[in-house]
Amino acid sequence: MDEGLTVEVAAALKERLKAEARSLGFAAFGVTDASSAAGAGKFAEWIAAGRHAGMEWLAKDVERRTNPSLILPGCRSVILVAMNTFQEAPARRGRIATYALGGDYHKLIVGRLKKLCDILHEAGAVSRPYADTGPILERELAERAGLGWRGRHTCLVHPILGAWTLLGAIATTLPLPPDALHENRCGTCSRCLKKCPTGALSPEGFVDARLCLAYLTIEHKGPIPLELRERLGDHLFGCDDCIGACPWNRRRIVTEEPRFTPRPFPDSKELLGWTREEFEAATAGSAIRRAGYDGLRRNACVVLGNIGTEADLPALERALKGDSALVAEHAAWAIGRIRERCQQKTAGMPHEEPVTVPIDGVLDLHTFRPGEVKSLLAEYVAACREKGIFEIRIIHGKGTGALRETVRGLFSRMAEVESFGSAPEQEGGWGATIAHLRRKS
Ligand code: B12
Ligand code: SF4
Ligand code: SF4
Repeated sequence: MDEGLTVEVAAALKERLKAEARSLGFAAFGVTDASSAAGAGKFAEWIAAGRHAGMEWLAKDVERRTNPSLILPGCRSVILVAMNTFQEAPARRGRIATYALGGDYHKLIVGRLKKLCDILHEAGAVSRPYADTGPILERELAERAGLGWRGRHTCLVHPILGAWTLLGAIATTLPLPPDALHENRCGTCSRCLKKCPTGALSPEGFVDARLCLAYLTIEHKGPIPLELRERLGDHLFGCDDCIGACPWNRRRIVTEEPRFTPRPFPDSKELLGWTREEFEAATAGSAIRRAGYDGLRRNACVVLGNIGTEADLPALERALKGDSALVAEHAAWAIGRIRERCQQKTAGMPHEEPVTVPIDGVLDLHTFRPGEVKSLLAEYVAACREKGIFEIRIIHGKGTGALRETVRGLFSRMAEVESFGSAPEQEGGWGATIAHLRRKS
């Protein structure tokens, strides 16, 4: 940094940067110093409690993430900007978070921040731009830079744009005059906490990512936990429920950034049938690609399971027979849910007492042709359920762990699984997978 920079020159440079930021489409601009995060201890506690779920990359960088001087030696200031992303979402089955309706923001914001870095460079500074692209706590820094305050949903609330913004940051060796903190205007409100469908928000001010639908539909690679599938509702990608509930978001000022204009995106049923190539083409340059091919189709199954009708069954049945065990298991769940709804509609909920199938009710999977196992099993389980059969034994050979997971997935929606285990090997080397089911009340 140029130590000879006077207070006046630094202030003038800041004004120039601010004006340039405005012309680049940033709705808010502020500066904070490079001191360590006040919430560093809380961040470490958050990680230690496992609230980062499967985002191991967050756990790796705790020290660097909470201290800007560790990402840029000699760092003296951090510049923060916010860009409005608000757009009305087109109606479709499968909700997409507002920030992902249009083109991807990472490159867009970093590209524009680089223009600010050029100005800093002219003044002799070394600078690094970030937009969700590096180990930096953007929300705490944005709050410190006076862009707004952190709401109880943990996102930054701008007094006019609410939380419909995306943040960008530049760590720089230049000591720019810092901005004052914005007062926190949440008051006694707790609408965001009440609105969260999974109880992921804590009144103390953090998100438990293990429960957060934004995490589960975007970052998480495995199965959606069964107990959360219904609560996922029609969220296909991300979740705006907490920020959408905030009274500070009521203005809903549409962004002027043309790249955020919503792109056409199909119904969940249609995208379930996409080939990998179709997925790549449709998500090129979109944040939605982050969910991955299987992840997005997994989400589509859950959406259809929650809001779909009989007309969606053929698409789900095709997914059940597809290559991905993850998608097949979620398709089976969805089929079970739709059939359950259809049955309830036509006959009301029957209430038979649970009965146990005799030993000759054992189902030997080896009587099925390989490609048919999953769909036939789904039909078998559905038929058992209709007849009020609540104990099912399935025999399979040794080393068929993946099959066991499929069976577990199929059972999970048919009824509440009381216990699930493998019987010891029987004569001839066979084992049995046994599920004891109880009707959901
Ligand atoms: C990881 C991550 C996620 C995770 C975890 C979210 C979370 N709340 O931490 C998941 C995948 C769930 C997620 C979801 C979303 N995200 Co996100 N995400 C990030 C990322 C990459 C890191 C955030 C982080 O460090 N989290 C770790 C936690 C611990 O950090 P923290 O909450 O800031 O922690 C502080 C306080 O909570 C406090 N604290 C922590 N624990 C405790 C406990 C107590 C008792 C107390 C008092 C305090 C306290 O101390 C900490 C340090 O200051 C940032 C980009 C970035 N690099 O900052 C984007 C970012 C936060 N996400 C963003 C967005 C838009 C979203 C979504 C709205 C997307 C969507 N619509 O689906 C949702 C919102 C969900 C929500 N309510 O947070 C924007 C937010 C913009 C804004 N206006 O604030 C960011 C800044 C990206 C960007 N460049 O714009 N995200
Ligand atoms: S909904 Fe209420 S508590 Fe939550 S961020 Fe907005 S004002 Fe704060
Ligand atoms: S994004 Fe959705 S699931 Fe996550 S905390 Fe907000 S309301 Fe809850």
